[in-house]
Amino acid sequence: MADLRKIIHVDLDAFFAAVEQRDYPELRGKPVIVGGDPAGRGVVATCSYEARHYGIHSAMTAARARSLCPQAIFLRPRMEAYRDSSRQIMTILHRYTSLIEPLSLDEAFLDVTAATANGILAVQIAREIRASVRQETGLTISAGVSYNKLLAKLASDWRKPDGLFVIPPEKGLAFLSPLSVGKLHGVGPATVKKLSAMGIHTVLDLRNTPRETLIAQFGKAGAWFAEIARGRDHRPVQPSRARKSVGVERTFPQNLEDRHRMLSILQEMAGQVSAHLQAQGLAGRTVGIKVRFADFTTVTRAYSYSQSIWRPETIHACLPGLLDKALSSGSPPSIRLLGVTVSSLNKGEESLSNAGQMNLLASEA
Ligand code: DCP
Ligand code: MG
Repeated sequence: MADLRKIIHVDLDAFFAAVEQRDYPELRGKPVIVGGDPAGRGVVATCSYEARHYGIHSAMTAARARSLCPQAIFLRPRMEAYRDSSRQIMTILHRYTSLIEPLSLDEAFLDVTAATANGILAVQIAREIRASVRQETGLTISAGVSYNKLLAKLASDWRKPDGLFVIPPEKGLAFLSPLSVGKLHGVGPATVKKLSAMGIHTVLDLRNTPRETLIAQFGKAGAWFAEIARGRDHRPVQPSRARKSVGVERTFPQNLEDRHRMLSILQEMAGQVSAHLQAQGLAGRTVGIKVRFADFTTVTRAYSYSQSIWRPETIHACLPGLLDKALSSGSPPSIRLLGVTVSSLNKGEESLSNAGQMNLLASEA
C-alpha cells in the first residue's frame, strides 16, 4: 500500500453567496440567492445554506426560487469579486504542492503524496488549508482526503458545509457501496436511468454487475463504471488543466418554436465560437450542440470530424443534422436554451501528439 497516493479535494461552501455574505454582513444568516432575475428567466447560480433549507438549489429558475422563499434576497453575480477570492485560495493551496488541478473557481484537487513523505499527514494539510482559507479570506472550504480523485471528491461533499472527511484505503469500498450510482463521476442522469432499468441502483449493485455486461451496455464508459465501483481511479492530478472546450450558450426571453430561427441562432453562436477559437489559437474535432426544452430536459448531440476544425463554415456544416437529432428526441420542440461547443481541442501543431490523451468522460457532463 506504500505506493498509494494522497489526494485532497477542496470545495468552497456556497461560494458566490458566501462572498456576498462576507462582503455585506447584513446578509449573514439570511437566505441569499445569487443568479439571474427572478422577474425574468434567470436561473440560480448558487444560494446560501439558509436558502437551501427552502429547497432552492443551483440551476433552478430564479422565479421558482422566489416562490419557494419570497423573503430571499436576490443578487446579481459579481464575478470579479469571486475571481479575486479564487486567486487567493489557489495561492494558499500552492503552499503545499504544485500538483494542483483547479476544476472551477472554487474547487481543486491536490496531490500531496510528496508533501506527506516526511510523516506529515494529508489530513493535517487539509486542516491547515481550511484554517488558512478561513483566516485569510473569511470563507469556509470543505475538504475531502482519500487515495484517489473519485473518493476525495465524494469525501469533500460528505460533511458540507465547513466539513472535513477522510476516506482511508481500507474504508473506500464500504463508503461507496450504499451510494446511489448517480453520485459517481461520469454517471449522468441518462446513465442512471439505464442502470436503474437494469436493476442497478447503488454502487454495490454496480460492483456486483459483471464488467462485460457494463461494457456491452455502455462501451468504454462501462469499463470506467466497473473500475470506480471498485474504488479504483488512476486519473492523475493534472496541474494547469488544459481547456477542454470552447462554447457559447444562450437562454431566450421567450421559447423558440421555429426550426429555421433555431438554426440561424446556432449559426450565429458558431460564429462566436469560431472567433474564440481563433483568438486563442485553438481548434477542435468535435462540434456539439445543447438544446434545453421548455420542460428543462436537456439534450446534447455531437459530431466529430477526423481533423481539427475552427472555421465557422465547418462548424455550420453539421448544425442542421445535429439540430434534427436533438429535436427528434423531444417533442414538441419548444426551446429555452441553445448552445454550441467545440471540444477535443488541440493547440496548433500539437494536435496530433495530444490526440492520444483519452477522455472517457468528455461526453457526459
Ligand atoms: N455555479 C453556477 N451555476 C451552477 C453551479 C455553480 O454559476 N449551475 C457557480 C456558483 C457557485 C460556484 O459556481 O457558488 C461553485 O459551485 P458549487 O457547485 O461548488 O456550489 P457552491 O460552492 O455554491 O455550493 P457548495 O457548498 O454545495 O459547494
Ligand atoms: Mg462549492
